[in-house]
Amino acid sequence: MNQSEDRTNPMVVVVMGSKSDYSTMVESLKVLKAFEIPYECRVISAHRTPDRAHKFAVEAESQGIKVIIAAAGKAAHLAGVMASLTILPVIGVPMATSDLGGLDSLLSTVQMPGGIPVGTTAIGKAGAKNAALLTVSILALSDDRLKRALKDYRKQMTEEVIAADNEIRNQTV
Ligand code: RP5
Repeated sequence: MNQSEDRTNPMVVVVMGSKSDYSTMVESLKVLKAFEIPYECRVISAHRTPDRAHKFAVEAESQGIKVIIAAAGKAAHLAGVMASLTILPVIGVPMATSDLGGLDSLLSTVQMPGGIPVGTTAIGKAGAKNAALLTVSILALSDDRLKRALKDYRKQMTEEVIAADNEIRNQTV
């Protein structure tokens, strides 16, 4: 069992407002797994299960959790509610929506009044991926293994772009 599969002591919790968010938020889980960060994935709704949302956020710090990633769509209050109840860093991921394309989720998540911050990423899968990478950056501040892993990840990404450039630059159609 690698560290990321240790569900007994999660350092990061990915909370989503609905099971329907899972197919997007799996992008966060993939990153956390790749960096061997112990995580847990939960469905907790600020609207449909407000008591559970409150309990979870209030207890998160004492459970050893370091970062909360909160994904929600439409009138997306989840990240803000979490942030109002804990001093842990909360990263909000706005879900794409069928009615307004995720602009509703984005504004609901990002437009926090001063005093209670939610670090908000892009709408949808890119945001889910980046929420986990931002989490890695936060944890890497006090973890040399993660620092090295994150630098390697960036290096590999650079090499992939250079390889793509070499492949494409002299192509003609
Ligand atoms: C939010 O409402 C969820 O985060 C989800 O993105 C959105 C729609 O939920 P479902 O109606 O698909 O359960 O609370």
